[in-house]
Amino acid sequence: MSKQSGSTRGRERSVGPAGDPSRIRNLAVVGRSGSGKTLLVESLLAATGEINRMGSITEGSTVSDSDPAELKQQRSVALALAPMHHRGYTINLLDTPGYADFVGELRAGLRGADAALFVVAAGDDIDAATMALWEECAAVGLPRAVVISRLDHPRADWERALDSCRTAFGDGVAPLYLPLHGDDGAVCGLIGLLSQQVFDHSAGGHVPTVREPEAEHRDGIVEARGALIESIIAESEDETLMDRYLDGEDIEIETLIDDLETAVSRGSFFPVLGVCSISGLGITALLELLVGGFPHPGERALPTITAIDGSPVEPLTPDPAGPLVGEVIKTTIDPYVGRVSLIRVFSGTLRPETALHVSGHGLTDRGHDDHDADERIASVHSPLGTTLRPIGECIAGDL
Ligand SMILES: Nc1nc2c(ncn2[C@@H]2O[C@H](COP(=O)(O)OP(=O)(O)OP(=O)(O)O)[C@@H](O)[C@H]2O)c(=O)[nH]1
Ligand SMILES: [Mg+2]
Repeated sequence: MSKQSGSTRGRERSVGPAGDPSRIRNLAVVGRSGSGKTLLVESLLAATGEINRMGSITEGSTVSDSDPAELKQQRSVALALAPMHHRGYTINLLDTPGYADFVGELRAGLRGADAALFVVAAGDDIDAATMALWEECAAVGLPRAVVISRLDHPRADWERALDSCRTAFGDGVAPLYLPLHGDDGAVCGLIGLLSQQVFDHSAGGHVPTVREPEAEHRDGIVEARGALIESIIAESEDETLMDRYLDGEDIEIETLIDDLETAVSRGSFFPVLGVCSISGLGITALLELLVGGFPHPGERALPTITAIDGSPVEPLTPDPAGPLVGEVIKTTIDPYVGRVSLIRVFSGTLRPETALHVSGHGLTDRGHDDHDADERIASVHSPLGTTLRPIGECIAGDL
């Protein structure tokens, strides 16, 4: 629920998950300015059919960057929510600005998210600004995956980018795919370490041709796959798994994906994936990681709440039938519709024409007086850039 109407982009489609919080993924997209976050979101929106074709940063036609300041500066200045749908899941991406002046927008995005996609451009060094952003995510305990973007860049060097990430972010960093190089040396696909298949994007577009790996790739796969599997099952709840693996048992891919999700959720394992947002390389693989490798809203601790008088109440659960509790992530004033708030619903279901109690305490030092007021919300929307699409409800876990 954010922003106001403008030109309608994308085709009409139903929005919102079918009442099941476990089929929602909320991710902040974080990384330094220019790392390619907004174009990555755009590429994912195009791949999932939310928009008919990708916009561009230079033309100022992306979904996330629509503010006049963003068009002028060709970078994000405000948090933007981009919801998309893939295989029956709702994926809410919160595109955050990378430039340090907009850290308030970044923090708002982290509050709405259950995990983060941390974007590092291949060819860029991990500088102090990038480290500061990584620490922002760590400080709030967000599970993270690292996306190495701009693989088509002439200076893109996968090995160097991976080494820099390991040095900066620690041993928990491990690639899920290796790059596949074409005859000209450019990256033309990915080699899946869990699936042990080649995803060839030479023909263009986000849908790869899938095939068995060639003999020349096998040694590289065996080495990197072994390291990846050991990192994943080190975090497994099944303590027999490591012994079985070391005894030579072939662990099923479904088990590995479940354990991957556990390892990511604990915030100690950071899978790495490479993409090129312009060509769509790696975008399908990233969508699969988003739905299969990240925690759903019910797997994250919900905030402790009290009654208005400060007395304790039952802990929250992300139950759409529970009491309505949410957090206003940010509010903007629109000249046509008035106040538009982006809300993370923790419990219950937000519906149009509902009376709510809005409470805010403890921020007087930052110029926000304590307040308690009953208010009535008018309508509930799902945003897509400047377009607000009316929806009938927003369930626990959704934005
Ligand atoms: N060639 C190429 N260019 C890319 C790719 N991804 C992003 N770019 C370009 O990199 C520049 C920065 O991309 P953005 O998506 O705006 O970067 P951002 O991370 O959102 O930056 P901030 O909004 O400032 O935080 C733009 O000119 C993009 O067109 C890519 O995969 N390949
Ligand atoms: Mg941006």
